[in-house]
Amino acid sequence: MENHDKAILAASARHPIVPLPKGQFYNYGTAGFRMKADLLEGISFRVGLLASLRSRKLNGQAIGVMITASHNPAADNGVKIVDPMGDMLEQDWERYATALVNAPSDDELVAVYNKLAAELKIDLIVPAKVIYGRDTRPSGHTLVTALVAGLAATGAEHVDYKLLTTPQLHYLVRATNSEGTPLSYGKVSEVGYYEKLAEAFVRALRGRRIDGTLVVDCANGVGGPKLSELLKYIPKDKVNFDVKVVNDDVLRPEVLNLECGADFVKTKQRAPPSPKQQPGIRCCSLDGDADRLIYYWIDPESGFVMLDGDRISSLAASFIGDLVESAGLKNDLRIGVVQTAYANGASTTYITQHLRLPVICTPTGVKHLHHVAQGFDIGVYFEANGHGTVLFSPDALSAFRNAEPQSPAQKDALDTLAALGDLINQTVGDAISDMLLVEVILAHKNWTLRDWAMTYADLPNRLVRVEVGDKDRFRTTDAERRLLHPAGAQDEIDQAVKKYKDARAFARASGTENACRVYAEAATRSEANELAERVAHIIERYGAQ
Ligand code: 16G
Ligand code: MG
Repeated sequence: MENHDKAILAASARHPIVPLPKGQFYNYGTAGFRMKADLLEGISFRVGLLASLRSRKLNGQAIGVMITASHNPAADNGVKIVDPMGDMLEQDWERYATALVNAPSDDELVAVYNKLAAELKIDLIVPAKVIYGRDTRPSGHTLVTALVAGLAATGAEHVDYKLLTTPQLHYLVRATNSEGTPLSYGKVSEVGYYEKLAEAFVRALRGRRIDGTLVVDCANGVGGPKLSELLKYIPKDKVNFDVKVVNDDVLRPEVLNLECGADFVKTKQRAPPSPKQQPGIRCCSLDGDADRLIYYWIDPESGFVMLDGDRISSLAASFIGDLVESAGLKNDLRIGVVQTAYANGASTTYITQHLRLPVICTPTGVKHLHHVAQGFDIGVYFEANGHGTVLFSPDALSAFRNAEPQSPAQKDALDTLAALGDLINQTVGDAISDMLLVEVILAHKNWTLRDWAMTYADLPNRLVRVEVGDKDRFRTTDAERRLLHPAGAQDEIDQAVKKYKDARAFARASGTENACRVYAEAATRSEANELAERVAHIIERYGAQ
């Protein structure tokens, strides 16, 4: 049996783990390992070991590692593993990642590594392949060096794709593993990604005009240069796509996600202060690794108006639902929408009652939504924060290509659906691909952002972060909409909610920081605020116990 012990010991000494205070552990959470970058070098090394094991377990299929901290400040970073089809790491393996990373010494690290290999029946002679990329954070270099040391120590083949958006890495992992098969996902290169999107964009537009200028705020992250690159592949003679890329300074690390980007816009509910936008201009923001998207404009009368993930979800569901009907496939394909508890209640009502589509609520975190969306032929999933995509089953994709159209209108609908199958990233939420999708839909419907916003009125809502001693004491059920523990807390929340009209509230432990989050919505802004404050007090009280 191949033995990596010596190589791991030697390399681990060069990329040590930073010990945490007694009783604390590193945890592979919803965003992988994410924290201050100076704690991550040893973690990145160990993630390299795990990625090798995972690839070997899956007979040498390529595994991805993305180095990014998304919308977090520039001083943070993160390491996250991507499975062969481009989806998130299988849940059981999060535990193995956590076990490897928390091994207290180099010797114990080797012991955990070998124990995992034995328990999971992994043959260490099987070839392993890992591909990786990083966002624009300066700490990415050190973390890549540590990752490569882990891959080299375990004899894994590895490919450095350098700067990438997170969804580009997911694309490349799937493209690598499907290369040369009937299910090939596209060329295995960054250029292949641009070519695929640009071609599908033109095809999906079917000659329709895109109105006006689109201003894209790139959070001063990796999405800026990548979007500019993509735009070169969109033929000017075929499509009039007038895009102004702003906040794309990737040379000054300190400006990353600073007062700009999708997370800023969504949480502050205002446009980035710089550059100042003219009223009426169509704008959108990506986050630091370009997997979230939020649209907005400054209205001359009502001021800032935002179109978030719920809006993108209902827009996509309505457009695709209509196309499926026009294509004559309504009885053949099941369409569904997946949301989390954070989805505005008005969006849920619109989708179920107006679009007449089923909605399923899952816990927060893309992996949960993605998994449930896979259960439909067409699964539309978005978090309110702007992360999401539309998944098409193999049956749906083959129906788009092979159904016999009975009329020119049916053929047109089938062709548009087939183009969407290529335009929409099937591996993970992709802000750049989602942005092209929104532009296609608005062009087809001949809609402005205001037309889009008029489809329904959001319920006023408020999100509050509550500091608690130990957030893990707060355990939820019913897709995080109800608290199971601490006993009594949910009853008090129920009592508070009853006092308001059209109200809803829930509290859950964050998956990314030691705090609880409280969400409340109600018929008016002041009621939503008041309810959120009340529930926050309840959580504070239970949190202090
Ligand atoms: C992570 C999740 C995101 C979720 C957020 C919630 C992924 C790739 N990312 O960033 O989907 O909305 O966590 O954070 O799954 P919270 O648990 O701190 O509220
Ligand atoms: Mg992100």
